[in-house]
Formats: sequence, C-alpha cells, structure tokens
Amino acid sequence: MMTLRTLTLTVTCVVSLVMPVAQAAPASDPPLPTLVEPNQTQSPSVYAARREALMKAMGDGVAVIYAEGEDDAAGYRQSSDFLYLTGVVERGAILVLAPSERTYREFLLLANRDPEAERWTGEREPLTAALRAKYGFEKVSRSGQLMGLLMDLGSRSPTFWQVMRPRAGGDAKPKDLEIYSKVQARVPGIATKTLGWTLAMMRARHDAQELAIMQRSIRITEEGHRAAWAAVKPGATEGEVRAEAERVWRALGSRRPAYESIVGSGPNATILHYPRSERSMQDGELLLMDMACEYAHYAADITRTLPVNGRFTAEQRKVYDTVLKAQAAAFALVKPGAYYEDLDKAARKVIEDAGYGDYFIHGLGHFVGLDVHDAGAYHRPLEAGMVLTLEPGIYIPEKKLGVRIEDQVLVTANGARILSDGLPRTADDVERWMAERRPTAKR
Ligand SMILES: [Mn+2]
Repeated sequence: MMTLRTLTLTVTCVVSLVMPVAQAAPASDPPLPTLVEPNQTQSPSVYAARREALMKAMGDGVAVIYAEGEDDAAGYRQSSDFLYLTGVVERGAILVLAPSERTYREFLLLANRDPEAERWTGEREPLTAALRAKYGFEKVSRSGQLMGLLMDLGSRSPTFWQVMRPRAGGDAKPKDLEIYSKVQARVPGIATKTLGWTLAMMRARHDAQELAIMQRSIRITEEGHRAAWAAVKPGATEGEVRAEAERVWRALGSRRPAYESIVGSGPNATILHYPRSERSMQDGELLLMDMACEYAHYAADITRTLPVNGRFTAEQRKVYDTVLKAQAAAFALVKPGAYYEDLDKAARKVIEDAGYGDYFIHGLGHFVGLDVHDAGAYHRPLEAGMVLTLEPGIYIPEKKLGVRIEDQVLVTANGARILSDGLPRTADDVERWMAERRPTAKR
C-alpha cells in the first residue's frame, strides 16, 4: 500500500538521528555557505560588505560598536550587532568605523591578553598579520588605544554616530554614548547623531546565505521536535521530552537552545514562559512545546501543541483549529508592503469571533534572525528577506488548556513561505503522526 511505504521511509529517516542533518533536510533547502570553525561564522568578506554598507549610511563621522556578549552554559555568545558587523567572537572587542578617512576606515580593537586567565579559558592570539587576515581587518590593535583613536578621528570628522538601538531598562548609559561623552569633554565641537533603524533594518533583511543558515537551524529544530514528540505519552515527564529535543540539537551541531525551552502540560500549557519542565503529563491533557535551537548563531523559534494520548478531545480540537485558523489568516496577508499590525489584527479577529478573545494575551509574533527576538522595525512595512514568527495562542487556565502554534515565515518577492514546514501542523496531521510514528505505550 502506497501510504505504508511512504510511512516506512519517513520512519527510517526520523530514526537515523545520528546521520548529518543534510540527509534529513529536504533536497530543496538552499546549500549552507562555508562556515569558519570553531565559531561557525561566515567568511570575513561577508562582514566587510556589511560594514561598507553601514559606512555608506553614515557618510562621514565616527561610530563605535562594542561587543556586549554574554556567557551562558555553552560559553561566550557574542552580541548580535557586533557579530553581524565583524564575525569576531571575542569578549571586550570594539569596532570603530570612520568612513571619511583616507587610508584606514575601520579599526578592530581587542582586549589585552592575560596569560593567567588564558590558562583557564584558552590561549588568545597575538596581533599578527595572521590575525588581521583571519578577521579581515587591516588595523587591529588593543582596546587601550580607543580614547586616543577617537580624539584623533573625531577632531577630523566631528560626528559621533549612535549605531546600536538603545535598550530599555537599566539606568546605565549605553557604552557608546558613554565613550562619546568622554571624548566630547576633551574635544569640543563633536556632535552626536543617531543612525536610527539603519542597522536593525540591515539585520532584518536576510540575504540568501543567512536564509540558508536559518533554514538549517529550523531543520535541526524540527529533528529535535520529532525526537521529543516520540517521548510524549501519559506518565512521561516534561523534562524527558525537552531533553530529547536538546540532545538531538546538540548532536546535529547546535551549540545551545535559542531560548529557554518551554514544555508545559495541562495547566502548565497556559503559563506563557513556563520554565521548569518537571511535571508528569496526564492522559487527556495537551502538551505545549515552544522550543528551538540556535545554529551558527541564528535562532529558530517553533511551537507545537500535542494531545498527550494522541487524540484531541472535541473541545481541544475546537481551540486548536481556531488557533490554526488565526495563524492562516495572518499568513494570508504576509507580503512586501504589509504591516505587522495588520497581521496581528487579522489573527486576533479570528480568535475573537470564535469567542476566545480574552484568552489570546500576547502579540502575534516577532522578527527572527541572529536573535530569537530579532532586530527589526515593527512600524515599517515588511520587505522581502524578512523572517517573522506567527504564533497565535489561546490559554484557558480554568480549563487547564493552552494551545499555541508557531511557525517561521519568510517574506518573499510576491508573498510568503513557511520555513518551518517540516512538522505536522493541522489537528488531523498531528493525530496521524502520533498514531503512526510514536512508539507504542509498551515502550
Ligand atoms: Mn516566538
């Protein structure tokens, strides 16, 4: 029987998790660009072209961009603005751009070496021609040079550009504005201006190579979802399910989850950022899994909701279908020129018309890229190359019932395409997958 054969083939594919993901990914996925190990970055020329575009937008003056990464369980994660412009994964690094200079227009400043610290964290490289070639900069020096360099450049082209979008929260002055003030206190006559949304818009419009990496990030995420779904059954813990996904991502080359995985059953499915994953799931409940990996610094973001025993109840299915319909209503509007607010409104209307208006309590979605909540301007029309999530949800705490369906959508020249198309989405497809692919309860 035809369906059986297809089924067998797919099962083989899913079970072979140790195979490189390239063999599991659909042949139509774009080929991955060459990534430079060990940091999974692209070639230095990719970052040089981005700096060139940013300098074109500046015209003149000087810009300082600080590396402001953070440490997590997987090590140092570079800040995305800095990574986008340099590909340099070093803490304490600083980028200086000065487009009106005649000879050297870009400067990479690195933190001083510390032989004792390097015994613990690994040896860093001296400032040599090899290092300049590796990073694609003609001028590489130490960060102690920053003040002198800025006094020099600022007196020649007296504008300091704020390139990074300021973050809300915290009282600290942004580091770029801080150093600008210090230089301005010594060299009068230098103005401060903002580039506004320039860098955010550059980051939001993904080129073909970035899209190939993002597609791979999604495929690895989907493999993890499938492995996790196979562990879903009454009595299993949320943690077992989550661990399966995270194990598979790591095995396929991902460094870290793109965000703290959310795996919530029954009442926990209604807690938007439920972090603990420690409950045993029960027969008749729903399990919400909002979990995805990061690959080569690019985030994925996918959510699915499954019935723990493999079959939706009538009420669960009604809620599920409403969420799916809301997602479809938003998706139908995605194309260049469309506004995010209108997508949100369309999805909300479907949920309100079905009588669940009070239970959709978050926004429809967000841009995805280097960060899971990526740079982008929600007040501007969508453009080709942008990727956003559509993730409507209905959460009814009094019924211990929560449903969210989240997919990543690429804005194309004429419309849109779902990038996360490798997992079942409709209620029927989900039930079929669970009936056919899930190991029997005996396991
Ligand atoms: Mn999301």
